[in-house]
Amino acid sequence: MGEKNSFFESQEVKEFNREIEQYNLGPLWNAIPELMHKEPQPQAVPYLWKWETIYKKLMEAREIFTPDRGGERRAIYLQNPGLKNRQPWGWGSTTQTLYAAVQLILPGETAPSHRHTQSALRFVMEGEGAYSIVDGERVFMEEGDFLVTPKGLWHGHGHEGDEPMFWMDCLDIPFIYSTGGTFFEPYPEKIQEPTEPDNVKSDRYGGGMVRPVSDRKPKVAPLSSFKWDKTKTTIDGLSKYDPDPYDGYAVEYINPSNGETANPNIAAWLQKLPTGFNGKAHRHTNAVIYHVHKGTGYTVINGEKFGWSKGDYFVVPNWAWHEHVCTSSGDAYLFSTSDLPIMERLGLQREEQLATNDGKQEIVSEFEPILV
Ligand code: GTQ
Repeated sequence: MGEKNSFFESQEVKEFNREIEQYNLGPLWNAIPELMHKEPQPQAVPYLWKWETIYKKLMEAREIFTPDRGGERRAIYLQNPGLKNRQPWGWGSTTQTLYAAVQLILPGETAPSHRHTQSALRFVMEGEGAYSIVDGERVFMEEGDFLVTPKGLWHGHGHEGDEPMFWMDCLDIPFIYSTGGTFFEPYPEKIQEPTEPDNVKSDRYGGGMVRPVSDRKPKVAPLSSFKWDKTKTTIDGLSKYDPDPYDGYAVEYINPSNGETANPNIAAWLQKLPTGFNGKAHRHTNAVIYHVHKGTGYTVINGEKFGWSKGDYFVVPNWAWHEHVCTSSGDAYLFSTSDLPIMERLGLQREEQLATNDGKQEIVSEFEPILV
């Protein structure tokens, strides 16, 4: 890493830097200290959104946005304040590689089919009776289910239930944007008609432990929906043993045909922090977006305490120290998404455990969320 010193302030250097700019040339000596840090300095900041704020705004959006007004979906995304002014039109993605949103669909609505080069995943917060139609298969959603929508496949949504339905979306929009690989295409008709039986992939794969013998070669997403009760059974099995000191009882959703992450670019985990869990701090190069599925607790991120309860969302940026604590009388469940597979594929994944103070950070401040 370069250091800034008086060299950078000298008249000669400043003039030269300005002079070459007109030829669209830049001096490396200024760029190295700005861009090549000793360790990650993410522009995304630790942040937390309260569910009541997101919920109120989505309910206000019920009439502002309807699917027949264009705009594809009624989703409100989580803008990281550290990224707002650094991206095109200040859009502010959630982390530097990932976008997360909460989508609301009302009974009887349909969100039109489209396809794109971004991959998507969903975690169902509340409601039932809505479906995603992905590549001709209607996948019905229930609370706690996890769904994948691989890149390039037609997908739309519909709702045959009676209550508003909320789910979390996570896509690699900022990552794909930064590579210049964005393609987006609307379906020629409003929504794709089913070409497969409903929930066929769940029927064929069950919990994902065995595969039909006709599927001996890996597929992109042989299972499109991971049901809550199956995930919970595995977590319950794990819970007979000691928890991981950092992550509690954590499982990763996988593609059952190749053992890789269920979505090739986005890792998705479900973790249980048992009552009284008091985790140790670590940090890693992947950035994480957490959603609180159940329970109450707090996470210390770089010395700042973020209190959370059911429905909230929070971000642990790249290389930020963090530890989780469960304070509710019942277990806490956190769903999370991260760019771990991207980091691993690029050979950038590193992890470090806090060695001092028995792995606990000193709490120096407490985050105050914005409420409406
Ligand atoms: O439901 O297909 O939050 O395409 C962002 C982009 C949801 C979706 C989002 C999308 C979708």
